[in-house]
Amino acid sequence: MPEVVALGEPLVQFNAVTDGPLRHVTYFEKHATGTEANVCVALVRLDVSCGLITRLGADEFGLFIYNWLRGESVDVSHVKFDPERPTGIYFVQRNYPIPGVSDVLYYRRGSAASALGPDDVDPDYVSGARVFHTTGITMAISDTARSAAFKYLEVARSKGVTTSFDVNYRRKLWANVDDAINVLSKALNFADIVFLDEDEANLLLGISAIDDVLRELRSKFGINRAVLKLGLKGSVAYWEGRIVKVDAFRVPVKDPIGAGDAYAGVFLASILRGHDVEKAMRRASAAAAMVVMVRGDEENLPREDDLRRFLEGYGRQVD
Ligand code: KDG
Repeated sequence: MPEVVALGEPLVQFNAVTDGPLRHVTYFEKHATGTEANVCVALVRLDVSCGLITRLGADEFGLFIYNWLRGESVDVSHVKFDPERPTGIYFVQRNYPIPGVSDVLYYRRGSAASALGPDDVDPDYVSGARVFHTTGITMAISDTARSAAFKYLEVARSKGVTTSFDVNYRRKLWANVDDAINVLSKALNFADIVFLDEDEANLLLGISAIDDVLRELRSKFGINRAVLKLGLKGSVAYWEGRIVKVDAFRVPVKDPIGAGDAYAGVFLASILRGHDVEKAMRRASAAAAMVVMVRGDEENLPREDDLRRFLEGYGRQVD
């Protein structure tokens, strides 16, 4: 049984090679992505076994994703192919309309993974894991996927499996903001470990001052292990009574998408391998920095040796 089990939708990303509106873009790079899939790959690259529960279209893109996950040694025993529905895809439009910002355009409504449902829940698969991980994206893609996510969170909790939840609010996936607030807040009640950023803290708690966020998570949701990601300002964790702050690594950014998944995956792997929270945050920040230096979400997810070389060499000029 894998040490970590994740639930969510892998996606094929088409990343524009040139800047500007997609109507004028001719070339796209194809990348394998999807938040929970990225987290799985981050874990297995650090030798923590991980299985993904999902559905893929029985199509070329489904096979592309399946081969990627298998090739990385993610456990695919709970990946189902759906002949009726396509694999979800999205496009990345670069530096338009806002300079420096990548705009994400989804083509995933009615995708194979959106048909995930409570019947996909296999309590034995999750009860053998140490951690169950999912995100607010799975809560947003369909009512059935949301039911599956809640059912898994409940099963995990009842079996003593640690639950990990990345808020991952994606405005475009929700019918309205109130739905998002209701559902994501409900999910926090089932989470042992939470990842969120300042905007998400503001959305769910109406506050962004670091101490207030961590205190509210604790008092309102009973969360004892939370990581607040602050972008270039670093990250802060409230971890079993300790507050820990770690700086971000400043690197040249090619593509910011995927940084949060790198952080969550490497953080979880590091905690599972016995690193203390500060070291886990430093390793997670390094992985997030590495990922944004290249296009795509997963290409620069580090192996142990890559992390060591990055951390030793960071800030040192190499001739
Ligand atoms: O975190 C990166 C993901 O957002 C990206 O790969 C696409 O999973 C994705 C999503 O649903 O937005």
